[in-house]
Parts: sequence; C-alpha cells; structure tokens
Amino acid sequence: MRKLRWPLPWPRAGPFREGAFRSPLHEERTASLISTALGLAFGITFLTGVFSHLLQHPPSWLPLVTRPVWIYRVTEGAHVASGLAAVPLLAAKLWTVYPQLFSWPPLRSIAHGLERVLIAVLVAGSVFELATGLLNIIQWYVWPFSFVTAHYWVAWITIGALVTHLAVKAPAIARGLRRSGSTAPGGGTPASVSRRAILTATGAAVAVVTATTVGQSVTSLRRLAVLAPRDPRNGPQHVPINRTAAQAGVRKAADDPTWRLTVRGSWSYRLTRAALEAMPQHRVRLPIACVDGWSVDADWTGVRVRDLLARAGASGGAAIWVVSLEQTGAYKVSLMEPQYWRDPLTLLALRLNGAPLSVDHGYPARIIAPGRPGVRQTKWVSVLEVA
Ligand SMILES: Nc1nc2c(c(=O)[nH]1)N[C@H]1C(S)=C(S)[C@@H](COP(=O)(O)O)O[C@H]1N2
Ligand SMILES: [Mo]
Repeated sequence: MRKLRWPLPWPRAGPFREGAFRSPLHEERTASLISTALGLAFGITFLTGVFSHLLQHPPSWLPLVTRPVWIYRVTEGAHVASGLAAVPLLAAKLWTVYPQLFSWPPLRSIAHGLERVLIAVLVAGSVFELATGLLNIIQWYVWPFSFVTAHYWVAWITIGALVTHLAVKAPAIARGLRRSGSTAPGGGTPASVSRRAILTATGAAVAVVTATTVGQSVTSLRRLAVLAPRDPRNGPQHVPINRTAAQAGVRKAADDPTWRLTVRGSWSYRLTRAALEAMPQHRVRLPIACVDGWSVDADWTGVRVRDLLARAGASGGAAIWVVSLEQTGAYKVSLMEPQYWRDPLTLLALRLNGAPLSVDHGYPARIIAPGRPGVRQTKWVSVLEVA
C-alpha cells in the first residue's frame, strides 16, 4: 500500500509555491499594528453592542440607569462608528494575512487544523457582523432571519473565536509589535516605505469612513456626514423619522378625534388630548437615539408619566405596559420598567421642538424617556397599563 504524503492530491503550485508572497506588507509587524486597531474596534463594538442588547431586552438583574440622559446616545453612536471603522481595518487585516491561507503544507497537525477552523469561524463571523450591521443601518433587510437575534449571537461566537485566536497568536503579536526593524523577511529590501503606505492607506480609509458618517450622531459634524444614512436634523420638526405613521398603518387612528389615552392601574381613567394639555406640562431636553446609530437632541413637552400613573393609583415598584395604536409588530406593546416611568424626565410627550407632535413623530402622544434606546420610545400611545 502506498503511503499518502503531501504533495497530494494537489501539487505545490500557484499561490502554494515557495516564496509566492514576498511583499513586506504581509509581515508580522504590519499585521500586528492593523490587528491591534481592529481588535480595539471589535472590542468597543462588542461591549457597546451587548449594552445595547441588554437595554432593549433588560434582564431583571440589570441596574437600569437613566443618567447621564445621553448614555445610550453615546454608546450606540460608538457602536456604529467603531463597527464602521472596523470595515476598512478588517479588509486591510485580511489582506496582510491572506497568504497564510496558502501555507505549506496546508495541514501540519491537528492543532494547526483547529487553528485554521478557528480562523475560518472568526473571519466568517466578522464579515457577517459587519455586513448585517451595515445593511441594518441603511434599513435594507435582505435576510430571512431576525437581525437582532442573529447579530447578537454571532457576536458572541465571533468574540469567542477572537479571544481564542489572540491567545494562540500572543507570541506572534508580541514579536510583531516589538520588532521595529524595517527589513523584509529574508533580509534585503527595506519594507518601511510600503509598510508606511499600507498603514497610511488604512488609517486614511478609517478617517474617511468615520468623518463621513459620525455626523449622524455627533450633530455638530452632520454637514460632513455625506455617507451617513441619516442627517440628524433632516425630518419634520428637525428630527428624523424611522417609520412614518403611514408605514405603521396608524394614520387614520392617530388623526381620529375620538382618540383617548387610557390609563389602567388600581383604577382606570381616560383622557382626551385636550385634557392632557390641561395637566401640568413639563419640558425636557432628551435625545432620540436609534439603534441604527443616528441620534439627535430635542425639546419635548408633555405630561410626566409618573403623574399619569399616580392618578391611577399605580405602585412605584410595578412595570407598565405601553400600548401603541399600531395593531401588529414589535412596537405594538412594550414594557417600561419602574426606573424609567418614575423618572421626572420621562414624559408622555405632546409637543416636539416647540410645536405639536407631527403624526410621524407619534401624534397624539408618545413616550420619551432618558437613556433609552429609540426603539423603546413608543409613538402613537393609546394605553398605559400597570403590568
Ligand atoms: N409605535 C412605534 N413607535 C416607535 C417606532 C415605530 O415604528 N412604531 N419606531 C421607534 C424607533 S426605531 C425610533 S428610533 C423612534 C424614532 O422616533 P421618531 O420617528 O420620532 O424620530 O421611535 C420609536 N418608536
Ligand atoms: Mo430606531
């Protein structure tokens, strides 16, 4: 019987041949610098992403904070900005290391095989996360699965693969960062010029991506944000709209003069919009911060949710259901924890930036609370009910 030995079944040719990749750009130091930046971007994106997920689906053990009021605005802006910055970094990283795909022999040992599987998971997970995140912020839902569930769980798989990969690669990373020499492997050609070129190009790509998008959440930079899906000042009453009343199918119900707010606690009552306007009004400055990364501060005027619930005899420890006029979908009902509704800044808002809410912003009444993801700031509210 013949022994199976490499080179089998394919010969060592093409990219597999010895010395196929001589460019100094593929050496360890270049890879290490880009990897450090990419690791940092992934770390920030992961942590802020987990925070965002927890705020959207708060487990009972989570201490819900409402101060600073812009906490979610900042973490979600950072999540999307670092995710976007990771796109050119990942591309540069893959480019510096792809020759290793053709290392010879393709399989040296079981450990080497496992390392390759790990890298495959890491690359696939990273590409999946950045691609789905990107498509989500431009609201192009091309996938058949739930974005939130998939994006969240693949993040854990990817970060697990990344941490394991870092542990395996620690010696090479340390070597790459320590080495300050400018010679290519094998001696000879100075690599500094081309290395500087790829590092500059990568840095420039990150700078351009960031500068042209970060204005969606850093309002003062909005004029630069030519590539951002949203201009944070562009919309009725200078606030963008994610879903209009027509898209949500509530146009008629929202404009219906027979609309009443129902509040159910130990006892129940109903109020017209005029009755709400006759109650003590409060004005707060709070951001709408969408999970998609755009955010903007606005002036909201309305009735404190805690005043409405006190009138229904609600106890301070209870959560409340916020029911929208929307008949179907994820926004129909949402739970509001006591930390939010007892907060003096949490309003059933009637006015936005000095004028009555436009129908697309949630007329006749909508929730605005400090430190909450935009998805939970329910528009077109019809019922507040102790859960
Ligand atoms: N009922 C309902 N409430 C909703 C939404 C919705 O589609 N339906 N969109 C949410 C999302 S994702 C965001 S970011 C904010 C946006 O509020 P705005 O359209 O007034 O800017 O409203 C939230 N409240
Ligand atoms: Mo949103």
